[in-house]
Amino acid sequence: MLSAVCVGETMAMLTPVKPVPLHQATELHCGIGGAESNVAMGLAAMGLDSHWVGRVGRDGFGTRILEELSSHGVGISGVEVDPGRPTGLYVKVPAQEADPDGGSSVLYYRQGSAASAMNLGTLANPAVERLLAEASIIHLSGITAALSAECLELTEAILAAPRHGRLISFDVNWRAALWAGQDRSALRRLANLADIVLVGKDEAEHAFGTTDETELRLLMPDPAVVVIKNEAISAIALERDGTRSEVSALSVDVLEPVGAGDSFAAGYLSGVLFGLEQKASLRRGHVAAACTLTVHGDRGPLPGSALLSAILGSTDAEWA
Ligand code: KDG
Repeated sequence: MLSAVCVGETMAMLTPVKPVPLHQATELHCGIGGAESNVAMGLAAMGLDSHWVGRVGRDGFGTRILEELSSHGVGISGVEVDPGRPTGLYVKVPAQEADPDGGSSVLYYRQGSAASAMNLGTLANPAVERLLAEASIIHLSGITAALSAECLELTEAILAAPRHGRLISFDVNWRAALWAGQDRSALRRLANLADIVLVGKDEAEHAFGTTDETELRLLMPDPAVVVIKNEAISAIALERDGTRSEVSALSVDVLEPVGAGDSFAAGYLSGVLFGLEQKASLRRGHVAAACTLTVHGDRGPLPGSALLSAILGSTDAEWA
């Protein structure tokens, strides 16, 4: 069975129950949020044996994360529980009705979190070692690299390890608040160690200083494929041999964009793992992203692989 291991931080996520500014909120909804575990849940929905590797605190938020990931079919045997540090927390305040263009705002409380203390020792954990050795794909993101010097070292070590047939994907996932004051050139180095890089056009400007696809491919010559997501317009896969595949995005009424990139990653990567061509994999990415764009929350109910294939199989030829 194809298997995926997604490594990163998952946090407790608090969001006002009523669409009011945070200082007026009297009730907060508690959920979980984490780019890599979103991908893990997406890949589980697509039928993969999917696992999350991370670290949580020995607290109620940590337990909540483990329970929720398990309930979505994600393996947690490689998760460490840190008795001395808390689970990270993030607060998401959805866009206010009075300010429809404002977008949702996010506050992080993750400095010194359990996950930020992950380090090379994580790789010596026998459960993690086994999961990584058996994975068909390992998924990482630039978020983890920005959490701490130890997390950067861990990310780099996983990316630099011999492949033995595995694929490693790296989603740049630019987070300005995490990179402030840090050397962002690490992102280019990490990206060049990956087999598949996913990056939003908007993120590329911040992370690599350009949105031009030729320049981006010159900056990232090593990955087999670089996928550039151009928001509501299209996604473009640039392969190392020069092949360029572009697929238009679906036109949907966006309720909230947070997490759509993770759903895209799950859809696209599942296509790659199932041996589909780039265009078919990009289509799967768009459909999965649309499922999250049209709900409040970091992930929509994703269609299973069989449903995706049934929907997309018939339109392969027509969908440019
Ligand atoms: O992609 C969605 C993530 O942004 C969210 O779940 C929280 O991981 C998160 C982060 O670091 O922003």
